[in-house]
Amino acid sequence: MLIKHRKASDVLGSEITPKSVFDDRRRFLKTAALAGAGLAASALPSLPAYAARTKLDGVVKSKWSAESLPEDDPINSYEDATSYNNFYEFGTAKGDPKDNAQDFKTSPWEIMVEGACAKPGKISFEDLIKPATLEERIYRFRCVEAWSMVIPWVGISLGDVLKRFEPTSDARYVYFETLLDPEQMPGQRAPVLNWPYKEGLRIDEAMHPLSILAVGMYGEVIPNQNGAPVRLMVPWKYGFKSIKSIVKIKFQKAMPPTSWNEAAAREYGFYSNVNPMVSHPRWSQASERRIGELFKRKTLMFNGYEEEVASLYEGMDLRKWY
Ligand SMILES: Nc1nc2c(c(=O)[nH]1)N[C@H]1C(S)=C(S)[C@@H](COP(=O)(O)O)O[C@H]1N2
Ligand SMILES: [Mo]
Repeated sequence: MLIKHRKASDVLGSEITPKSVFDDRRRFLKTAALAGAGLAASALPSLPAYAARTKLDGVVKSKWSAESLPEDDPINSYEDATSYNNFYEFGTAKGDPKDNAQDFKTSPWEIMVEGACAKPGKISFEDLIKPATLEERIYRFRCVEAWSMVIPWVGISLGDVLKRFEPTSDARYVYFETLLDPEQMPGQRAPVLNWPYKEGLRIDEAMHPLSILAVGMYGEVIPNQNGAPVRLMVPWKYGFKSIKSIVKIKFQKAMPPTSWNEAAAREYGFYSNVNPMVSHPRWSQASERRIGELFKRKTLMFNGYEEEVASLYEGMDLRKWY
């Protein structure tokens, strides 16, 4: 299913399937399946059965909920947000995660928290969300491939969670890691990236009120293809920073390695702040296609969160620290 000898860095960007073409392909598959219904069962393509949708209780509106949403930023449909994904553990095509992640086992789930902190340990998913308030956060989300969506996440403050482990003064960065399980994650059977998927934030970025751990979307439990049961959501950075299905968090002094930086350092830096002025070596970042829209939009500095986050990077040359 995966092409072994192609580097991941060649895949991102070169395989930008326009949403219309993608929709046509899915529609074709559905029609083909329906047409096939009259034929012998053996002739039917086996379309996967998708996991049931589960509502989340006790979700409160946050400062970033619907009331604060600019009129020109309508929420994308559930269908778009859950069928056009990047989750290479389940394949590199946009429809692969939805098709291949349905049986992914997300319970029980534990996250190991270690490194420069006074109270390292394991935390189960239930304990992670227990004392926290589940908040709706409607964020713009922009992929490095220059498409974007607006998604109503349900999450908890990452900073609040991290503080429970009492990070020390050596905790200058936070490292995150996705589950490594080739049995369940067919994409990990090929060396597309250095598995497991790795990401990192500077401690002040991790503690910023916009940074959340997302456990849901559209008021429901987060679908497997979107990173169940818990993924990062850092809305002022390119999408790949928002690592999915997290099993390890580590506080450390040194800047952590990240999967995309390891795959192509010149193309994907550690910071990866959305910046229309700094092009990707193979394409411009000045504009983006909002999924579901015909015309491109101008990309906003820090994805529109400049007022909130610009001070984190004061005095830094953002061309150097891309
Ligand atoms: N573990 C893991 N996390 C990941 C990825 C991945 O392949 N594996 N893809 C990243 C990229 S490139 C993007 S754009 C977003 C996509 O999130 P979405 O599918 O919920 O839109 O997830 C990010 N997190
Ligand atoms: Mo991405």
